Amino acid sequence: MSTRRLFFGIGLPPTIQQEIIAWRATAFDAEAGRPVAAANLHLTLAFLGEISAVKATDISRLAGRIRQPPFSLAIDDAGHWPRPGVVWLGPRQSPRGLVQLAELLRSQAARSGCYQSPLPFHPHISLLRNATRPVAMPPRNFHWQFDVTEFSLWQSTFSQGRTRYNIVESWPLTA
Ligand code: 3AM
Repeated sequence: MSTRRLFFGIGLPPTIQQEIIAWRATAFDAEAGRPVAAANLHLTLAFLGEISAVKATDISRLAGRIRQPPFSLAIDDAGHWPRPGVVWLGPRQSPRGLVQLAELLRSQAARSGCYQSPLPFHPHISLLRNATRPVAMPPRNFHWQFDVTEFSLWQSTFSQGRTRYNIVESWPLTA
């Protein structure tokens, strides 16, 4: 049976995506880590793993029933997790709407049989990978802000040595 590697996430508005990659190029040394491709920048809400088409359909149906208003997301924090080797951007304070959405998707995923990590949800946009050595972190003097008006199901594929994330389906957040 064929499976796909899927997760729920939030993409970035194109202008902010471009601003972040321009800032990243100046903010970190080349050896700090491997930059995540611009098109792959996202904030993960719930990781589903390798799942069958039947399970994906089931989970998509549940996601389509979510009724939540849009919320504003500020990107004003950064950090380094040496063990997974990730340098990330995220909000200093998580908006309630973001936490609610992630918790709902995670509980739906768990009920559909997708293992969910017991670690608390820490919203982040992975910027650099393979960053396992100490990283000189830039000052947190940035502030990007945007309205999150939809969330998406993403597929992760690996070919020719590259990981690509593609949006499979999106659902609007409506007041
Ligand atoms: O880029 P981030 O870190 O937000 O870390 C993986 C990535 O998110 C995460 O899912 C996103 C797409 O691959 N991920 C991968 N394996 C995972 C796992 N076993 C995982 N998250 C939780 N558990």
